[in-house]
Amino acid sequence: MMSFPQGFLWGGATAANQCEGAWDVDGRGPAESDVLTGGSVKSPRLVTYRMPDGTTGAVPKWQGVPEGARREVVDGYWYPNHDAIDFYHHYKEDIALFAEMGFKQYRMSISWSRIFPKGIEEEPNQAGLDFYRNVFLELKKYDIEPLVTMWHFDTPLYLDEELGGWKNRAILPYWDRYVRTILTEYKGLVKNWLTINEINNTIQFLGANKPASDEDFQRAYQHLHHQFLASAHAVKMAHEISDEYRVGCMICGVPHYPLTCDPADVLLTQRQMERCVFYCGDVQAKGKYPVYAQRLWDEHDVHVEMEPEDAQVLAEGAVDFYTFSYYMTTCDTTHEVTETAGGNMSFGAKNPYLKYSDWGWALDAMGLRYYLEMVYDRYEKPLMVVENGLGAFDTVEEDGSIHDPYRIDYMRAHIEEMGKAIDEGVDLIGYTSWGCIDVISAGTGEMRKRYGFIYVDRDDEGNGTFARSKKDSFYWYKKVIESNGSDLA
Ligand code: P53
Repeated sequence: MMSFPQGFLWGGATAANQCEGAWDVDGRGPAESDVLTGGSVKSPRLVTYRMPDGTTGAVPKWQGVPEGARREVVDGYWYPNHDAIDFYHHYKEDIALFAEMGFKQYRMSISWSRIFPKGIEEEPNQAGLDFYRNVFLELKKYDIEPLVTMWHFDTPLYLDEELGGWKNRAILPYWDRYVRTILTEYKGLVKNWLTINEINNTIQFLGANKPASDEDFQRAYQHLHHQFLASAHAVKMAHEISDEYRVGCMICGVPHYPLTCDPADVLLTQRQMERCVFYCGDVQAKGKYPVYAQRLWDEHDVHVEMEPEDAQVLAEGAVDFYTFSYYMTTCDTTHEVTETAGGNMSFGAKNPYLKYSDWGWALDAMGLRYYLEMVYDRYEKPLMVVENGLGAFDTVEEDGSIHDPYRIDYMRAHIEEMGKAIDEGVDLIGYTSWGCIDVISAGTGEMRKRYGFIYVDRDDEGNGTFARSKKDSFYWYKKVIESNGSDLA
């Protein structure tokens, strides 16, 4: 049945802030992810801060710190990203395990504050540059192609505090310097890049935790405009620096379904798709704002500040390929909602036809095919699924083995649907499952929400040896890759 093309890029994905640890080692500066505490599905991650009078506090990530506060690492809180799984000191061992599974591609990110600790320095931090060079050389040993995300939830904290991060257009020259540095430094070692991870989260989750004001929308759309420019700059620089470079966008792919066949629900769903998913992908893949953008702005009296040259910049910065994460789908309705999806970072009405994960995410393999066919038709650019997987509790048996049939079932179903989309003519060129080795959860900051084929001995209290071991899914995925997706048993 299976139809994966020769050279299909099988692999796995991680992000620097969730796996490296070594947060203050070899000159790295703190990033926004370093002031986030651990949480759970019931208690949100907090941002810690210090007030001018020296008092400290913590608020849920989505709430925002009080006026005058500076985000800071504060005594007495647990910061899971500080050590993460210590990939920084284990990368050789981890890459050897990826190679054993047969990975063709490894998606990773560069921590901006390892290269420019505050974000504003004139010269890069050599130790940071060396670390990624060593990682790329290690991958090369095994013929694993890196797929490198330039920004994955980790702006240098200093830039974020001083400038207000992406809200301020003044971030762009610092971004450009960072991007030019890595594109120049790793020429010949990397071919494929992604600009901004899950860029649409800024608008997709707006209002999910607390009602959003027009000012919130204004800030979100302005922030996105700056990220669109940043992404376009990166595409342009990459093409100037090397003929080998290809650059993609990265969208959080959550398809919306109408909860009922009431036409009002269908229209609402279309509009939610535009705001939450298509808005960003359209700008990045087509190089211009879509027609419905004006309506989205008008709904909240938003006026995006743009310079006259921006349209040209976006046009010249359209991406070469489109990538996305895929975990779940959601439902929209104009009717009263009796049951919501509820889990962390999920939203909308509960779908009665689907099962939900322990973290409240809808399990929907068919939705992946739906999404693939929809976006391929929309953009006609090569696609990659660069995150997908099941966050689950794993149990280590007495003999050390870890049986995770739930994870295998999840992945089998999703890979089957990818095969069907390819049969339909979709140009899907790669798949990197999320957290191929257990990492810190972005949403909850937990270690026990595990996605990996490789188990890491570390818990939510900071206990554990960081020892790596293979789950049943490790052997299964190895077979999938060996057979190029034809043996999913
Ligand atoms: P965690 C929300 C919804 C979908 C994907 O998520 C999301 C988020 C943000 O939490 O993030 C992506 O770790 C993200 C990864 C993240 C992964 O999905 O909350 O790109 O950094 O780890 C899984 O289970």
